[in-house]
Amino acid sequence: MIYNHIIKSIENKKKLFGLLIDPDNHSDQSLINIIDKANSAKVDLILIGGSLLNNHIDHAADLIRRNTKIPMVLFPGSPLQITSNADGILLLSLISGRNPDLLIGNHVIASAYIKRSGLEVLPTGYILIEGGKSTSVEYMSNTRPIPAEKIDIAIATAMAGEMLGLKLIYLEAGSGANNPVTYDLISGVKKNISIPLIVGGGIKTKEAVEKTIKAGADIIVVGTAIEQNSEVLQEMVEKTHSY
Ligand code: 1GP
Repeated sequence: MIYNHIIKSIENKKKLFGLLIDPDNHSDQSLINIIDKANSAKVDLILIGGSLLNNHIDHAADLIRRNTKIPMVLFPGSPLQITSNADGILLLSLISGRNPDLLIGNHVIASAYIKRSGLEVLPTGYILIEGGKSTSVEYMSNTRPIPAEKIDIAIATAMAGEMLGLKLIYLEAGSGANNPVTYDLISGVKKNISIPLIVGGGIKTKEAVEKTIKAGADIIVVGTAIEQNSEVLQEMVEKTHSY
């Protein structure tokens, strides 16, 4: 089970690296190439998701499944991005926003489908933090991110998510963000919650991975930097595992 694996890793002080794959940015061959690299780099989790749905997510997940044993978690931009070909799903509640569809509406629509799919459900408090530019997730979710310097609001939001029973908190600067979530914000949130903390958005270098891990992230998620240059994957995963 994926959640148990995350909890055990935290107990053993092992940090995890999640590779985000947006099927819309890949052909079959480039998907196979990146999965080969993920296998040799020893990526811990593969997240699949994106804002749109130009390619078929069932097919992408099936192709990934046939080429790796790395656990595959859906990171859906919408209820249309759900497939039983993955292992689990981050069931995201966008708790930094006030869009009822992303707090409960979409979950109601998808609940029976998710149950039938057999996917492991990972209820996740998804918190958007302002990352220096307008991102797809901000536009598509029709919500405003928490300003990066409003650390107290981010902490209160994460605490509220934990109190509501969510099992993970995901601090998100947005894919391709100029600025990743700051050290102070991550460490402030980490000190005030006891559930696992995922951090992603705008992490472009192994130095940024190091800062994010040192600040208290349990799981790092990187997508854009690896799409732009897959050679950095190995060093980013090594940096993650060196803590
Ligand atoms: C986005 O947190 C992820 O949802 C990853 O962001 O694409 O900027 O690495 P990047």
